[in-house]
Amino acid sequence: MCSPVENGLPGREGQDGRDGPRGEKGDPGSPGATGRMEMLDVPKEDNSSAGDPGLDGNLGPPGPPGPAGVRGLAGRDGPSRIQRDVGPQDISALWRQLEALQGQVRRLQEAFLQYKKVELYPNGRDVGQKVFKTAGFVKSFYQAEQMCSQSGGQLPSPRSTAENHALQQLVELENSGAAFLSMTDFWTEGRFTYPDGASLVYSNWAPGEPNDDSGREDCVEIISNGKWNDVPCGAKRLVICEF
Ligand code: MAN
Ligand code: CA
Ligand code: CA
Repeated sequence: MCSPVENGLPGREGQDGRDGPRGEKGDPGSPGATGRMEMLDVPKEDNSSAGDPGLDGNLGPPGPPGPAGVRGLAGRDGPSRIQRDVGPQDISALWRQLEALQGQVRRLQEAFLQYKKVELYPNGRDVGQKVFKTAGFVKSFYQAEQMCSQSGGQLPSPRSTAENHALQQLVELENSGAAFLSMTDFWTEGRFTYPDGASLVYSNWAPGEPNDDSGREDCVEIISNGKWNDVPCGAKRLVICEF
């Protein structure tokens, strides 16, 4: 739509329309009512044509919930859309688009939840925003760390009882005795940190651990009872990655 040109009438204001600033106003519009405000403001300040939007403002009241959705669109294209005449037909079209989008979002959510179930079965666990998944085989700490990072993940850093429990379940599931966690005391003996160097916010050491047995235990394993023990990084343990 050659709105810009058409707006030429609003012409003078057409220029104002370009002012990205207008778009910004759309943002303030956040409040459902604002949507209407935006239309009204534009007419007054920037586009005479905006005056039409003003009418829509009246419509706005009834659709408090609706307004938000509509405004979202306006927000981005504020200028161009405002430059167009916004009449009842446009509002209807926007509502139809909104309903169509809602249907698409719903179908995507359903499909996503289905794939999530498939992905987590049987060797994955999701806890909050995290997903833990075991590779089902053992590797040294270095190899395990590399495998996880190559897949876009990292070794597990359980930061709560819930996360630790999820990892414990995977260790039990695989019957492999223990899995590596991400933490090490590479840099300062006895001070375990996450890969980013931060100190632990949660721990579940087994009694007497970490003991740096033989002075060569700088990595951490989680065993089938959920407890942690420091072990040599060259040991082979179940690979579980955190995503
Ligand atoms: C025992 C304990 C642990 C240690 C392992 C090493 O289980 O001393 O602290 O890590 O042996 O195999
Ligand atoms: Ca150590
Ligand atoms: Ca130990």
